Amino acid sequence: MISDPHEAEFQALIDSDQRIEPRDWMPDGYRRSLIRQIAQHAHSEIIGMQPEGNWITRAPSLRRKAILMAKVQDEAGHGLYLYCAAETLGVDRAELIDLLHQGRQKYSSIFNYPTLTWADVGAIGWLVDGAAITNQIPLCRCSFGPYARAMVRVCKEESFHQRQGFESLYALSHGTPEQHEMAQDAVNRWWWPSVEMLGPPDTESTHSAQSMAWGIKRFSNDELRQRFVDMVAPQAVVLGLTPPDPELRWNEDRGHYDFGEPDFEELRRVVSGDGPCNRQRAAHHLAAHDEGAWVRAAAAAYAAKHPATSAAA
Ligand code: BYC
Repeated sequence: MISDPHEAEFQALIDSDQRIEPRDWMPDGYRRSLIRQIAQHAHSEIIGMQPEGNWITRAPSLRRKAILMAKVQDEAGHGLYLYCAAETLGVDRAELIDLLHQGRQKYSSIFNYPTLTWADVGAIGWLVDGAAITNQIPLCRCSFGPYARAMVRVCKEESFHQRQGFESLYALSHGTPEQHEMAQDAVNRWWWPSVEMLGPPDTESTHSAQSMAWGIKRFSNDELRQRFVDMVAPQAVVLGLTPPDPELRWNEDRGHYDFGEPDFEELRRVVSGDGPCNRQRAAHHLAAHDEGAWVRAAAAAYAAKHPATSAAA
């Protein structure tokens, strides 16, 4: 029984599947949880520019370079929408970036793996964007309006990213034997981290129950993991590439693919800072942030000189 009228109104909006807007009353825990998740999501988009950005200067053709540059720019855009969505909850982007630099906010585990060959760019598009879309489509129905609306555009762009990754890997897989081997090696290395990036198993997920009750999450981590595997397993057959999971097979009774147990111990290690590239990713972000200080100062000085224009924007 809810006695606080604010809370009753909030709960009624959630129960009738309506959106909570920034001006609405919301419980502190709801606000905190959204700030945590949206900030982590924004940081993931921005840090996620690094592994693929590593290949912009070495893309094998002008066409591939143009596609990759556009994709990495899209990720910057996603980060910016998400920081804006977080700001509607009363935090400042600069504060969130400080928390990232202090290691007090996270970003997705997946971006702590290296991109060793060109095929890794295709594997990221196919698998990482594939896992990201699986997780983000339900977020278009998240109970918090600004996050849900940001996700609609992000998902359109992510599904295009996944298609380009698939097409790039397909070309390699059906190219020379060396290109095929490079594509298979990339899938061997990116498969499990992509399955793991959907989060810890439901039994260990600390936030799922509350986030689902609040309509922030619509499906549990394990449900989304199953959806992801069901989507990519048949795509692997078309690609002519073999996921590194001997237990992956269609289960007629369940109507789903069975798959092996992901290494959640590795996920824990990477999330807690001990993945192959954690230190490199953090140092790169910090250096880029410091180097960009003059741009922020110039933008702030311009805004102060032209308050009417800034207010209209
Ligand atoms: N990595 O209780 P749980 C992209 C943390 S980028 C790191 O299940 P929740 C792209 C979790 O934060 C898109 N940490 O949490 C960009 C929590 O720790 P705290 C990335 C993880 O929130 C460039 C603890 O583990 N997508 O598409 O209910 C190129 C317990 O977990 C991870 C998003 O950010 C992980 N993988 O569920 C290409 C989606 N998993 O905060 C592509 C938005 C868990 O208590 N986020 N943790 O210290 C979400 O949907 C949810 O936050 C998660 C986790 C499903 C990730």
